Amino acid sequence: MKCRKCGERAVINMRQHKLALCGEHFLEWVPEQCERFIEKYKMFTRADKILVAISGGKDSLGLWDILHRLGYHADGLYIGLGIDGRRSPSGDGVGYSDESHRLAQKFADERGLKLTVVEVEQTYGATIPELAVISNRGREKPCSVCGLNKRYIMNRAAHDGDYTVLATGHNLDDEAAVLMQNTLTWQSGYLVRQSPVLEANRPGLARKVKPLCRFYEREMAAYAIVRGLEYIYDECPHAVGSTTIWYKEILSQMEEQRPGAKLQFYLSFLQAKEQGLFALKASDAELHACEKCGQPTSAPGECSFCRLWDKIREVKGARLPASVAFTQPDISSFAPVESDR
Ligand code: Q46
Ligand code: ZN
Ligand code: ZN
Repeated sequence: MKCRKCGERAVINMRQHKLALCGEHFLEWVPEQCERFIEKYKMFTRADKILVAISGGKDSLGLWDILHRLGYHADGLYIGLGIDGRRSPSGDGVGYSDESHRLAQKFADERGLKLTVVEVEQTYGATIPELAVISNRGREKPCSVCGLNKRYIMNRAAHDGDYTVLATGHNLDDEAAVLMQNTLTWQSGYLVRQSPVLEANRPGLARKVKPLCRFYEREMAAYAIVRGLEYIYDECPHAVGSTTIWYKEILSQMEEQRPGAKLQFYLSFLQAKEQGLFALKASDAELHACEKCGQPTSAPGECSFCRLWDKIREVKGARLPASVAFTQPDISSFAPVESDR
């Protein structure tokens, strides 16, 4: 297979685009495409201050690398979840959090980029797996409390650090899998919110964007490898056996038979939405400020993050701090969110 642009040996063949490229031209093509998506979906401009959620994996580091190459002002946020390695009685495990933190920090240091780190255990008093056990919300699978904490911390860090936009590394495979899951059960509330851009239409909520939403996972893996990015190869150990992975496998089988199936599924959905297939219910737009932390929440009173941690404090007592301190001083403010923001 030869590169369509120069005739050299291709490193990737993207059947859905009928396009094979050599390493050099692939490394040019990816940021060009990304820039196109950023503009098409009006994600941000060079005047924006972007916070990129970094997991240490190929997608988030790839995204940070692309934005940096394109000249955007993009800082990173790493959330230390305290997953695996040190608590295993046999001492085995991949040390997922420690290793992903190390790689995220290395990436930032080598490029002189700013990485803000929020360690959940140090900041709030328990790791994500401990939190799942104590709260009784997913003893084996801490994903639901993990997701709740990540969303909260990302939003808070974006707000407190005065970022205008929060970018995540979700790729097409992620988006198509979630879409399939929500379509099969017609989760209209989730479907209406699935988008390359989630506007900050509520006070205190950060604007969220997914610049990689049209890149296949294999394209991002190829980008990381050809570009020589060092990323954590292992998935989070709790991702094993998840329904999302199951849907990804089904979609990949479809893709195998019909190149472009995943992309078409996702793009047709976006088009249908643009044509008004799903409408936002009035109740979805209603929002209150959490009476404890000030973050936006759908019901009056305390937000689900504060309620969860209140429960943990009852169990673990004085060990837990009453307030948080981020490791970067510039986002250490814990003032309630202004309701008119
Ligand atoms: S990090 Fe957290 Fe994921 Fe691990 S515990 Fe589950 S949600 S699988 S993206
Ligand atoms: Zn070429
Ligand atoms: Zn709260």
